[in-house]
Amino acid sequence: MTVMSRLRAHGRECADRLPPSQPWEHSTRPPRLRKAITVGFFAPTEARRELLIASIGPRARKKASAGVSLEKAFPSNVCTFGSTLLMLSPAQEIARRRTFAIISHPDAGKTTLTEKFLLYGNAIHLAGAVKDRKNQRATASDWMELEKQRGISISSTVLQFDYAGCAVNLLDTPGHKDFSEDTYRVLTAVDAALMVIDAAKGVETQTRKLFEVCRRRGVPIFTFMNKCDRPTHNPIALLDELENVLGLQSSPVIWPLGNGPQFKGVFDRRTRQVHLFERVPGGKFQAPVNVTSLDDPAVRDKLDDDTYAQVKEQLEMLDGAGHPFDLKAVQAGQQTPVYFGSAVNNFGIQLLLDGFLKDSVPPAPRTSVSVSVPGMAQPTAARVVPVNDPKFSGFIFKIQANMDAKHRDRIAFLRVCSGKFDRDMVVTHQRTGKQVRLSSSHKLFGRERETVDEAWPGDVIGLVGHSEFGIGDTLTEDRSIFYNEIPRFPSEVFTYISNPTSADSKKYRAGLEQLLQEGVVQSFTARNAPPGATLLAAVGPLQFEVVQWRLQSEYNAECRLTRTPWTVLRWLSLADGSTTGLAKGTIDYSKFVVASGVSFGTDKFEQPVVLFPNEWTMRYFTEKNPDIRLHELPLDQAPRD
Ligand SMILES: Nc1nc2c(ncn2[C@@H]2O[C@H](COP(=O)(O)OP(=O)(O)OP(=O)(O)O)[C@@H](O)[C@H]2O)c(=O)[nH]1
Ligand SMILES: [Mg+2]
Repeated sequence: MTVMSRLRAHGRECADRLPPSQPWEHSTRPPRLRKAITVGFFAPTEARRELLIASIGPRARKKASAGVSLEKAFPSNVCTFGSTLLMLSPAQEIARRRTFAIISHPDAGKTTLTEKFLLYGNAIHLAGAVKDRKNQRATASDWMELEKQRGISISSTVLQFDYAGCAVNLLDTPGHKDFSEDTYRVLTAVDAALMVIDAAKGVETQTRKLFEVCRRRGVPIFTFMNKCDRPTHNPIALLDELENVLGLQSSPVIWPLGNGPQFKGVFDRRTRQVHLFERVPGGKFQAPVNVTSLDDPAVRDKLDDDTYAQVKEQLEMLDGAGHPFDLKAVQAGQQTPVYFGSAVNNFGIQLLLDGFLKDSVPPAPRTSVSVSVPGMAQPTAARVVPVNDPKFSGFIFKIQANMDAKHRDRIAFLRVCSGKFDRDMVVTHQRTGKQVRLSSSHKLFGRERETVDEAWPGDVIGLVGHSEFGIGDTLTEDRSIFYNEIPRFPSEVFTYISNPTSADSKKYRAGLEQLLQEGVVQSFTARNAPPGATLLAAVGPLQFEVVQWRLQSEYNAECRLTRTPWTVLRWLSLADGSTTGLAKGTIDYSKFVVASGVSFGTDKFEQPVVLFPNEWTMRYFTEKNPDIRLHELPLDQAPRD
């Protein structure tokens, strides 16, 4: 096969991912490329969806051989497929984006799978492991020191790479319930989810909760049954569990050949081929694969008689009684394609990555809500904002500081929802109504980042240098757009935090302020708090440990945590919903009938709150003070100046 025919074949494969008819929007080549290369592009008509030209000139070839990534050397609407360059229209750029989160109960193997996706997506050459073992590199997504020490994910991570014509935005999320706020926020920024299940454990609690959020959002969910190298549940029983516990119709795409030490490969039900694997030490490299048919004597040799007979029987059952694969239902979130494998051993990863990118969805539109924003006479519009809306818009779903020890700055993670992002563009920060220039924008890969000049809907970009940005904020060129995507959760654990040494009080205050902005925890002012103590609230106690650890390691500041007696916090209002009298203290709190241990305070916007030791004292308060209403979340969700 000649180079040209290989390129053409590859181009056609990529073209299959793109929408059938897209007008050619770049009629001239960018001047930087004019002499250097001949640019490949897709024919504008539906009838001729083929790659027209595919060759590169001397300059680009020189760069490529010097090891310079062509994507780095040229604008992002020129993307590379091997050594082929393609110039894409905006619609094609959007269509090739895949933005998804990996979700599950703790320890199912999300970070391990993420690392293997990077390996198979050619984004890294050697895979790391989640535990900080001697002589073993760490994973790209668990980059925080505390994550490496504990072998768990604490914070979500964004990893962007180009693979097989797709621009992938992959978000690894923490599974632990205490960090679930971060995971829920990430789910607002993605268009699909990959649910990882430990095949020895089945559907666990946290997976169930995360699945519910995905179902409510209607995003497609793909399922990976991991750890097949260990003794697992019967795969048919695992499918039953998806249907019975989650109420989710499943259609297995990849089926395991045995489990535990007997796990020798998988059967691809689409091609009816067997993929036999070889183990690779430590799973650092891609596992060699031997593709054949189920009747091949090599397969019979590898499997013992029982396993072989079982697999045959299971496959017959699936063919007869299983749900046929229905792409429409998958993309509507009504059916989940199921894959089996072992992330740690690199078994079934390529099949999963390719299948997922092929069947998953391009960026979905987000909905703008109607609220009053500063500087505008009219409220914003309640409408669906199409991804191809010409005006740029996006929202911030995460903030993280000190990702890079050298810079010690803070990154706001923005999901682009419509239009095109251009570095240096001026947009409105809707919460304040101020104009901001976005000049420091980054593409993210774990803790690493590089400047990005352009981004399209579906992309996650990191914005540096704007202390005014908060989680949930909308940035837009169109002032009628306001996104209200970020969910809020009632806090369940409380602690006082204070600084025991006055010497580092400045660092302590700066660090705490930063962590509060990240939304790791929330702060309140409690009446009768010990001097110098701030009340912190969180979804789970591990978040307090993270605060303590990060204050120490990132700000070199000591802190002391002191237990509080409360388990429930509620915002207060009068029956008509007003809070002014309560906030300004014109209403006499001593008139309230309260059980012992109940205390009052305010949130950071000076809205009144009440703290209860338990549910019983809260019920007592409700009965005895019928004029007062209690709210799980703050009443004022509208933008504030
Ligand atoms: N036997 C086996 N172990 C695996 C496999 N995949 C992951 N593990 C192990 O399972 C443990 C948890 O893996 P992680 O990738 O950290 O799991 P996670 O889902 O990211 O965990 P959290 O982020 O803390 O929720 C690690 O010790 C992995 O080495 C697998 O396919 N087989
Ligand atoms: Mg993890």
